[in-house]
Amino acid sequence: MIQSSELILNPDGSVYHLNLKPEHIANDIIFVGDQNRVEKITQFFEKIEFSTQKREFKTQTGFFKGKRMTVMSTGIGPDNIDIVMNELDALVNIDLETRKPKENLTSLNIIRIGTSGSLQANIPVDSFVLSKYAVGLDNMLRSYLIDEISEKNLEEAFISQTNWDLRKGQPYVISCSETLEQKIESPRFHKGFTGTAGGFYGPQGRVLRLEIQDSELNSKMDAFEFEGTKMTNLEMETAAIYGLGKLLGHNCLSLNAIIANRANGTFSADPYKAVDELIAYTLQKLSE
Ligand code: R1P
Repeated sequence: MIQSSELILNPDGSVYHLNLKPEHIANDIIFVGDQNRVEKITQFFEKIEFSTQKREFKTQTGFFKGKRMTVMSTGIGPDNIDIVMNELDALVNIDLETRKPKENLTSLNIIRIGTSGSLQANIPVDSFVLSKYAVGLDNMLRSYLIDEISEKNLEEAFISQTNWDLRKGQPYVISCSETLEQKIESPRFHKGFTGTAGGFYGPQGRVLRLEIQDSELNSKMDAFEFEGTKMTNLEMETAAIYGLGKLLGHNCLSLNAIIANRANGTFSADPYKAVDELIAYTLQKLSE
């Protein structure tokens, strides 16, 4: 039995941070970072049956073209992903009454629709990246046993080519769900190797007033190449979603609208337009 201090439930029986009960979520779930993006998606639903919000975690469940879906904001960063993935998994794979893991496990389909900065000049603003792989630079996933799920060859190549300082922790590489990739893929997507950072400024090589540990890191990531795979973009959630998804048995895919290009210093003139297009495309594909 899992103790109350480990799996915390609210007085109404919902999970602690997400404020959700098992009946509130669909099998197909869309993650967004920004809580204001949830309704940008659910505005297209014919019916919304449930809404809640606690802190940055806003959830709505409803129907798009007859398909039941949940849209949820995760906020920013891998630490939030640890909360969201574990609590979502508890909703489907732990009996909240007996506090015991279920024998028959459920796999959720989870698709992130995010925004991100491109590292390559040939992946311009307003294009889309589907993350085939993600490298976690954040360390969160290292609290779990990940040897069975991580892509050792890419990991070692990344560490050696970027001359990564292991005092910052050891990067880990995880792949997407091939099933979801096949369902969603389109020629519009650049297939990518996404970096997931544990911060927005220093951890992504941005310098305002503080000197950073490795000022060459972004150019080394730009130049990274392993068996034809180059790094495409940097954001803050994908590797954590892929890692916890694989460990818990859920299918995960991350799609990002490129709103900044770090290689040539440009920012989208209309970042919302690219995100809206990605939302429309993903909703349609998920409903098919
Ligand atoms: C940083 O501004 C945030 O934007 C990106 C990053 O991953 C981080 O969460 O994604 P979202 O727009 O999905 O939040």
